[in-house]
Amino acid sequence: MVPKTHPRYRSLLNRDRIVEAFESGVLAKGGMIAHGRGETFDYLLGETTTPEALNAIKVTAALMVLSKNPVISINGNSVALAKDEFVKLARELNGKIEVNLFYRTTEREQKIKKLFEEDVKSGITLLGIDEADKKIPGIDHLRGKVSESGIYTADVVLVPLEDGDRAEALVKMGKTVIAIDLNPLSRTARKSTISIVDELTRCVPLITDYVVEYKKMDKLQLLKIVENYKNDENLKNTLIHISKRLNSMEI
Ligand code: PTJ
Repeated sequence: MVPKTHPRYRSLLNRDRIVEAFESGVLAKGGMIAHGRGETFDYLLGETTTPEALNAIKVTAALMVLSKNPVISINGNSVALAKDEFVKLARELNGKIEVNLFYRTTEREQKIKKLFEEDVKSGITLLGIDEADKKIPGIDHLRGKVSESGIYTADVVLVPLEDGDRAEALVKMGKTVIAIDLNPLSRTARKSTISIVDELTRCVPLITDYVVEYKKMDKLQLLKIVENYKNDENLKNTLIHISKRLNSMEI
């Protein structure tokens, strides 16, 4: 147990969650490596939500409120770190969460399903497991399996820790793809419609707060928030943010 007074409490807590999820079979082996890579980029960002990330978060919230069928895609890492935060966000929308694993095994799917048992009883629709009989065109069989009422027909898909291939294939299907990825250079970040370069336990509660606020706004106001956003520009500004920060650092 990490003491709350430890200067790196938050980061160590996340590590504990990742290790625990690995030991219980929810997290893929590769999920540990992915987490380490994320930590490195978070150091470079200053472990904070940058103005560029906040910009993407606001656009995300507006798009999710405007959406007819928004779906939150989750995998091992997102369940390990922020399951309850994703459930809160889904409750403010249409309640749809879809399990979509890169390293898909029935065993991992069933373990994740069990973790959501209580949430499903209280109104969350957990998709992507038993009824995933549709396929993302161009993605090999198991990684491309999706639910008809979920990702397959979604207009907006939120994908934390996605791989670039699948993000690109979803964009090709005409969907608005929102990635959460600490690496601004990843294919996922570059291929998605909106990329939130932020740590997911930091940014998901912020998305939910803005969704709550934006649900009170009318469509025209929401369209104004979305209209001038350019993902490539926002990613370039993120890189500028990192380089300025590194250049001004004193060791
Ligand atoms: O659970 P599965 O089977 O779907 O597998 C999931 C992993 C993560 C193993 C799989 O999607 C994968 O291999 O991902 P990548 O290609 O390693 O990409 C993960 C990306 O997420 C990297 O660019 C990391 O910087 C980023 N990342 C890691 N932890 C976080 C993160 N981004 C936001 N918040 C984090 N906590």
